[in-house]
Amino acid sequence: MLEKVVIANRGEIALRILRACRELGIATVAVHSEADRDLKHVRLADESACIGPAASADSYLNVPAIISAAEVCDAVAIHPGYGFLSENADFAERVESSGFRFIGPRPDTIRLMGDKITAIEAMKKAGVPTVPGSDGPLDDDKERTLRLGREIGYPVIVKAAGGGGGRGMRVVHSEAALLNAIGLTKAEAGAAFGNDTVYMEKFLENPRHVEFQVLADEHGNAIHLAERDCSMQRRHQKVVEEAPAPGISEELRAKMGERCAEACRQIGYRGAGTFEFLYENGEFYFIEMNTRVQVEHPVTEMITGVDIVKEQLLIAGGEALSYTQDDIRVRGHAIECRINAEDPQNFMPSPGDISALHVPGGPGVRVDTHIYDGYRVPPYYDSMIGKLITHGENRDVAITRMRGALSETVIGGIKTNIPLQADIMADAAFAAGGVNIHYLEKKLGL
Ligand code: MV4
Repeated sequence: MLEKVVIANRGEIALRILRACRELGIATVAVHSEADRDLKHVRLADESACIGPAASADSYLNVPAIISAAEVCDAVAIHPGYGFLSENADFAERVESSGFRFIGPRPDTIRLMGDKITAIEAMKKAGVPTVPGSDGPLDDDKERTLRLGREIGYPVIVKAAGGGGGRGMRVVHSEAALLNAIGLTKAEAGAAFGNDTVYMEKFLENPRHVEFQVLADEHGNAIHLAERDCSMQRRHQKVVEEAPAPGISEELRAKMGERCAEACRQIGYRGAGTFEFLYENGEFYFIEMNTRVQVEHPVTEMITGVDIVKEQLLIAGGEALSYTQDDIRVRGHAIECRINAEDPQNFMPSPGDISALHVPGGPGVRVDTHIYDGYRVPPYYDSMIGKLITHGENRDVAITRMRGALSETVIGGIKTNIPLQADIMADAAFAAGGVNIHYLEKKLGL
């Protein structure tokens, strides 16, 4: 078992990691910026260390400072949470070459998945269904590129190998526009990611975003924890997530989940991971893999009873998974509403002092947040201040509980997106289930 872990993150996920460590008897080191001395997990951690000024680039992305803190505190491992350095292969490599365990996949796996072309290639080889496309980089052979476009069929989407999460992509509706679009995407990708490699896929017009959670240990065991639907999004920011995905049969779940687990075994995956798919007309198409714990992991925890962060820590300590696939059952339905400190009308960030706080409760209600009465939300970081998660025996119960939880919640002093979440929970198409990735932006008139 790991003796002491550095929590290299902030906010609700840092607190989530601290709680998992506490349950396992692991000592914690909270590393934080100068603006984050008052974070709840900093007060609860066994030790803490300031790693730099408020700006993320000087603190939460400051690799030498984080590794120094691990050395000074005699920690054995570093949990990166999500965002920041969590999917940075160079960081993972420096952590491990400094003698610490990176709580996540091996650096080479992170690098493989960070390049979307090699990720797709690996998954295709492992039997995971992918989007019809160029199966590799586009080269300077214009005739070959135009032929590929014709074979795939328009519309197509040109994506940067170094992109992901909605960055570096362009939809192309006709052959006449293809070569110019590739040139523009390459130029942007070169500037943004230092890698101008691009590839091409069939553009799916109205898909849902459905992702499978996996866990894999260093002993060759891999399981899946069913899927989440994250289609309710605005500008590539997820707003509501749920598990399981509406309308996916147990048979399809078992088949797709096993393909993901088998892919993990084939590539020697370690830790928690997420296979992102587009889902359209009953078919799954792999697009990317995330090699970190995700914001929306609680909905999976609620329907399976598995503590994903605890499993991450156990796996990093060299233990075998606590579960076999046969132990995993989907029980009921869970929904997560992300709570952001932002104006619900124009989505502008709304940092400041929390002057009042009333958290919801009752059966099937979970609140993952670091905020407290008197906490000041700093302006330097992501605006997400917590997550409301509800669980019920079925989707209707989970939605009803979410409506109640949202109506009970009072966060004074700052603006939040709670009115938007209440609107979504009252939406007839959401209640019916299975809206696609464009639904929320259309609803908001974007
Ligand atoms: C696509 C697509 C349609 N067809 N690929 C956006 C983020 C990145 N993870 C992949 N993305 C997309 N890839 C093909 N072949 C549509 C999107 C997309 C999207 C995907 C998931 C969630 C929200 C989205 C919003 C806009 C576009």
